[in-house]
Amino acid sequence: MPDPNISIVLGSQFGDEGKGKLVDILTETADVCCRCQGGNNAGHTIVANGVKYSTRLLPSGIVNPRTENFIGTGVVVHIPSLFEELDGFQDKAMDVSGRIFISSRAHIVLDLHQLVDGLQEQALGEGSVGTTKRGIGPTYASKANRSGLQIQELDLDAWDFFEARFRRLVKTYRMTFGDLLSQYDEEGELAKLKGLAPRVKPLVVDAVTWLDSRIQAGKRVLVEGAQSLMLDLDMGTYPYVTSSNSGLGGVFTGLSISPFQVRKIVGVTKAYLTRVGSGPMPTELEDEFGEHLQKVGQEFGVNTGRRRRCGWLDLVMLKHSTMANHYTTINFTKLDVLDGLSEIKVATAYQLPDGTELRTFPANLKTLATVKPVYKTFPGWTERTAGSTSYNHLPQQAKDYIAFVEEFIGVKIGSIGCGPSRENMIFRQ
Ligand code: 2SA
Ligand code: GDP
Ligand code: MG
Repeated sequence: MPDPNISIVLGSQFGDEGKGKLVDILTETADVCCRCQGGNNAGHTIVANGVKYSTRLLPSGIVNPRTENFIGTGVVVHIPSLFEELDGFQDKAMDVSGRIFISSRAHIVLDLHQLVDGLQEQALGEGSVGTTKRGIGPTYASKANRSGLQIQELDLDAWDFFEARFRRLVKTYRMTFGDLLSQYDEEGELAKLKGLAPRVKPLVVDAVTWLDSRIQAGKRVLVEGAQSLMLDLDMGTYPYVTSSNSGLGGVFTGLSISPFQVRKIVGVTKAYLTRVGSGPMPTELEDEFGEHLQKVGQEFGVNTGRRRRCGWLDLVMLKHSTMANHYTTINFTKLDVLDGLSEIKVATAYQLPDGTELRTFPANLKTLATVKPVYKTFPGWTERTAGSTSYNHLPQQAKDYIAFVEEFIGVKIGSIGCGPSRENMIFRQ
């Protein structure tokens, strides 16, 4: 067997660092692009040949006509949204036929799960997570409590079996939510799934043998993380997280690969910080700097259109992320968004109310909510880095900023994003 060649791209912050753009570039040298967790809560933007594409559930490799795309076992799939997304690509004259495969063991997101997601958020009131309301949390909960539905069960040849399991799941929710589910159209959802089942079946494969055959054949595999480490169910800012392992662990539970087959783990880090949804964010800015990052960075959610919260780069958090995900290299993105700022800050520690300094990222969110970031301030630059393709041509102030981040986290920044397009990426030797 040829030496396995698997690369992993993981978000290092709260998502939306620009993973989609990097994955699109890396698929030039990959044969298979895989998603391992999450669902259509992801929102990845790719700008290729002047055309803007957005992926939600589909792996970003869909934009590259020669790449096979794999939706792994750890992913949750809302079937109508899957076809809506696929049809959207067909409409843009992109041939997706024969290039998308789904693990038979991936779980189905029902409209019911989406409805419940909304109800749970409503019940939490001020303490709501700020979910995308795509039904992600309830679907993973159904999976964990063993009442969920796997994709392979959606089979007209064994429809009675599917229907019975579907109705049992609905019944458990009705017992919990009672009248709140009176608007849910059980028959309508079942009929919709029955109608889509023949379209789903040809896409479904046994993940273990499918991936193994690709690896045995020497295919280069790229894994695309969604949602990022700080939203990881275990490593992130619980409970303000998503419901899957969006860190390194999720790659191995969501896909049947071995850690020994992995050649590199690329952490994608935005040159500042954004967060969409609730939860503490010590470096959040509510001044003109925050306004600049939000406007120039065009920080709006891809799915929900929500305004993303913006702040300075937080190295306490990034160090936590680096230790949890073991990046072998960093892709530093959106450097161009900092162009024109008079000064740039990075948090290097947190100060507790009693004055003591904290250098590690706390699990306790009450603690996190009370800390004040300790900043190191860098001078800004007036030159444009937007559109740069050469590291040597970056302003010295930008190089100093990059060098400080590398030194702090102990990982080399191997590539730097200076614009949304494929071409706007500096690769360092
Ligand atoms: P969920 O829906 O249960 O996964 O929400 C739980 C938390 O996870 C956050 N989350 C995200 N954060 C950033 N980007 C995401 N994808 C979209 C995008 C988001 C959008 O690329 O812009 O369009 O709003 C994403 N998906 C989940 C979410 O905000 C909650 O804090
Ligand atoms: P993902 O979820 O990590 O794939 O990121 P999103 O696509 O949700 O958000 C990143 C946004 O930044 C998208 O609109 C990208 O087109 C854009 N983007 C990516 N890299 C860069 C960059 O280096 N500079 C600028 N200005 N925009 C970028
Ligand atoms: Mg995104």
